[in-house]
Amino acid sequence: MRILQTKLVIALLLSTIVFGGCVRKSKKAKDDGKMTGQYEAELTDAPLVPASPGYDYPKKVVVRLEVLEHVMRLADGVEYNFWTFGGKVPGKFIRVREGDDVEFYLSNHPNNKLPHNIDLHAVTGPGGGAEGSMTAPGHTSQFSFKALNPGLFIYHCATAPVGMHIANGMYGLIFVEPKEGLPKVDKEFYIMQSEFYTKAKFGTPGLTSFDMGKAFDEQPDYVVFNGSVGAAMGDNAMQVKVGETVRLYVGNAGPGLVSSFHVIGEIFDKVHVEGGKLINENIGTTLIPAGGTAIVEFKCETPGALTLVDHSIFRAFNKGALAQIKVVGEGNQEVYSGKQKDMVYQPEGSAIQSITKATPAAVVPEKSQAERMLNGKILFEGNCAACHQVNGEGLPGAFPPLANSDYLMARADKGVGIPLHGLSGKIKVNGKEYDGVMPQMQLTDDEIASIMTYVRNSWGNKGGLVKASDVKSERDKK
Ligand code: HEC
Ligand SMILES: [Cu+2]
Repeated sequence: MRILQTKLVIALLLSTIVFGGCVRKSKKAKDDGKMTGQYEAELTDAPLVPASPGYDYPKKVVVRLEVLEHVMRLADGVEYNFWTFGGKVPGKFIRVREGDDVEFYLSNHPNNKLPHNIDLHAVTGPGGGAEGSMTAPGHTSQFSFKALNPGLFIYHCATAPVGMHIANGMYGLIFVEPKEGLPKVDKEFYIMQSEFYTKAKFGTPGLTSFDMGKAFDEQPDYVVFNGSVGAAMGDNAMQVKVGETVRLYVGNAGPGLVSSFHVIGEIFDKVHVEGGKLINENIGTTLIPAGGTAIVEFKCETPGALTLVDHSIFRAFNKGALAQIKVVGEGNQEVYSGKQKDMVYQPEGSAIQSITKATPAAVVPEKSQAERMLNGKILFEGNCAACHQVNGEGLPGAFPPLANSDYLMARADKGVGIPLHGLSGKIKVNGKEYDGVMPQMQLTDDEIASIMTYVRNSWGNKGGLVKASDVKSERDKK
């Protein structure tokens, strides 16, 4: 009896080795890294996810993404000028396969005011593609990359000031599907959390805009899923049937906050931790870093509304971080008895408080011209060169030159008021007209003094030393 069993086991083992080996070999022969064709990636708006590429061979995939700056709804009665990848917030979901060659086209619509680029965390290379994709309005940039690592990654604009471009809506997800694919589920959805820092308080009707001061303090007025308050609530809620399995591709764009992602009334059967290979099981709340992701999976056993929240709970009930999945079908008394109230946690008081801090003027000793030139170069390259270019030549039709700028040299304030307050409306530089918008920059007096000293004494300019006290007196005028 025992001998027979052993023989059987050996026979089975042998056949698996032979058979399994054979299968593996043929798979390997298919996926030898050779490209076998080209196709245009299907891109979707949240909460939709493109279908799996589902092919055995790596391919060349063309991705075309268009940047659009336009006003949309942030909450009921509240509008905001969003900067977007593809027209909506979050940006289009991109899905490719491990090993694919991605040919990426980034277009910046001619009506846009600013240059933009893209940093895809799925890219191995300088700036995640940001260096190869800096694009002025009315231009298209093209670059290519190989999707080396499988996983769920965020992408975002990385044009200075980076935080402002992200805060205005420039982010989305790219999923590099593992070669072997993922187990089949019934429904897949795309969810992305992010914050909005607005001049007007939460819910104040009208058009509002970005507030750099609140962004600095990481005190957002809005924390939302999929770009606006209620984007996936009520009639727009995601829908599934009882018994279906669900996979959520979740991103957290930040720019400032870490998300404690939870679905009220569900347990994640699986969490692909941080969007990578490691799978954790039976999780209530999973942490998603700013600029990070998670893939969560669960089965919907009971009917009703599942509520997605950032479990930093004031964000959910007071700043907008709520979304819903409606599960329809027959109840299962054993799993859940039927009380339909899902108010798990009711925070006391709902007043949103704003703390106005007076920023004390930092006392920094005045620097020499040589020192300012050194600091100024670094600060210029980090804050200004995205638009005015490293060589100060600007970009024709979009960003005026700082090199030999008659406009700059003629200004009584030595130009310090420009980064201090921002600049818009028609101006003439060296005989050419510009009508763009330069955002107000969040810089200290000392930093502006160094930048303007550098600008006024580079590329043929001769403008002498700018002191922090020059900037302070301009700042105090307002
Ligand atoms: C997001 C793009 C952008 C950034 C970043 C930016 N600027 Fe500008 N800048 C502009 C635009 C656009 C104008 C023209 C505004 C107009 O048409 O009214 C401008 C105008 C100017 C001018 C006056 C015109 C000229 O050519 O002399 C100066 C000086 C200037 N910027 C300096 C700076 C400095 C210094 C920084 C960094 C602290 C900076 N800019 C950052 C876009 C930018
Ligand atoms: Cu941008």
